[in-house]
Amino acid sequence: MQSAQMYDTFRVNSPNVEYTEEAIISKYTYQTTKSAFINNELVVEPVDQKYTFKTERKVPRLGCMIVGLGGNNGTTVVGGVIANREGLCWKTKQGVQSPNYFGSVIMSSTIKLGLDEKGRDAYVPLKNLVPMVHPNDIVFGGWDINNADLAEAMQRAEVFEYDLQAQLIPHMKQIRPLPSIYFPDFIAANQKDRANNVLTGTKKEQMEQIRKDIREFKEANKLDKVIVCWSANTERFSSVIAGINDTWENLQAAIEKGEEEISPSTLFAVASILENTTYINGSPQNTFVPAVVELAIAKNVTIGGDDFKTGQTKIKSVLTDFLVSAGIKPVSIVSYNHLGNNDGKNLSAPQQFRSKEITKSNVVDDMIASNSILYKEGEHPDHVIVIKYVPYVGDSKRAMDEYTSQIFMGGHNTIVLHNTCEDSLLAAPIILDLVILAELSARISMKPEGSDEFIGFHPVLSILSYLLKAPLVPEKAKVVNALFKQRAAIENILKACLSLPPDNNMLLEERL
Ligand code: NAI
Ligand code: DG6
Repeated sequence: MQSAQMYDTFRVNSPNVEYTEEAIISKYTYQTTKSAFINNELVVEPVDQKYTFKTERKVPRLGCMIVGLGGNNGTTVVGGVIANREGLCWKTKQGVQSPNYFGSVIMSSTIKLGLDEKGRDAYVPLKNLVPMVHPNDIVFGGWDINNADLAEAMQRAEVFEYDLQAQLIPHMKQIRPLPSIYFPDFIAANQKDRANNVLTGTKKEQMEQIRKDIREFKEANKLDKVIVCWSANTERFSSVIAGINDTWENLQAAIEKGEEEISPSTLFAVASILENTTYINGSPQNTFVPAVVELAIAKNVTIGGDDFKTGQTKIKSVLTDFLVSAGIKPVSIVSYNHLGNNDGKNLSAPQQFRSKEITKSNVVDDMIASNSILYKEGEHPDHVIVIKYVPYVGDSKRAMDEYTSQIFMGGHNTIVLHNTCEDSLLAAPIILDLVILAELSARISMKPEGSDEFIGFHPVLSILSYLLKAPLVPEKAKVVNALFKQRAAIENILKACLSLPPDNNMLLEERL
């Protein structure tokens, strides 16, 4: 018998779901487990909390402004969307290739909604669960410190096949990045030659110009919403200094004074938040200094970060989760990368490498902390990150990892992986997922039983964690790095919007 069947559309038949013209209203019982250590034992209780979920159905006309628009990721996102929208097919040595959104969890993954009448697993595309923006409809714009139009920038990136580039040129050459904020101290000195499209004036004036750019982009393209995403060079970390960027009041004054330690990315984040515009940080640096988080919370504007999670880290957060949850103890994880694109060139400078080293290093912490049979308190595997710039391999990043684990009776198990990443082709769909998911999250709100008020997600949007290496979470929340837990969070929240339970995989229908 065929074991699975995909269905494009579906209807939820439940007294707990109501489809009005404006919204999907769902009544949902959130089932969790609460525990407390009382009188020398852990007392565990199941907890049921009733919620009403509301998902607004009107999908807005969405714009995405990319900081670093002329980079490899920027041109790959824009070119990829144009190719999909225009249905451009291109010749390769293997034949004709048509565009797709592979690598986007939203566009190209499916969710099981139980068994159909023939006992087959019934799958639907994740994108069809609730109304979402289609990437083909997103209007792109943004900034770059380099003035190349996107046709020139796409050719410089050497990501797409020649025949696709040729077809994209007429579309891409119409897009030119806006001048951006460039403070040479924050990115590698080797980027200086690129900087021919830069704003001048005080920090405050430059920040105000970015605000104006967002407003004008929104107006010119008749957009309902804009999301700003940093995909520019990795900056060095900013020092968090009391009196400068620790509180919003201090940061505001520091911007007025033009304090040195305020980075371009922090100015972009502030400008976006002040324009009520979601801001996502796709690079590792600490854009979200405490003052920026405070501002986002005060204005209830969504922020998400840090650092797109593409190849090596995704595998790491799956493999380590598997090992630790199988009772195997990883004791050394060594990750080498070499790459030859402009990102690699920038990361060849020590301070910028250090930013990346930090986000790549903390990605297994929750898994290690989950198992004190394997790890004593404070014990961690040796975890080493190496990144080297090798121009010849271009965007085709090579990631090599060695995992050594302790197994039964003092034995050792060593796993070695070689991953040819195709960096920007992995990152582009993730940028789209971040934008689509952040937009959707703003249309979902919840009302706990007994309350009159619907509340949205916390402005520090942790549901984006699946897509980011060092997830930014609200102050009191815990960081989850394990990839399948992160995906389950997305899936189960979307199911809750339809009053459907999480997939518990018990399969009693088939086991009894
Ligand atoms: P890229 O170097 O090709 O593009 C970055 C662009 O940013 C360049 O065009 C540069 O001129 C521009 N730029 C630099 N400073 C700027 C500023 N202040 N304002 C506006 N534009 C500025 O790099 P790529 O490969 O596109 O990566 C972009 C970022 O995404 C990097 O920080 C990288 O570390 C991060 N990233 C990339 C991943 C990938 O798989 N491609 C995954 C995770 C993160
Ligand atoms: C060198 O590591 C280049 C980086 O920009 C990475 O390609 C990027 O951070 C992706 O890393 P990962 O670990 O998600 O594959």
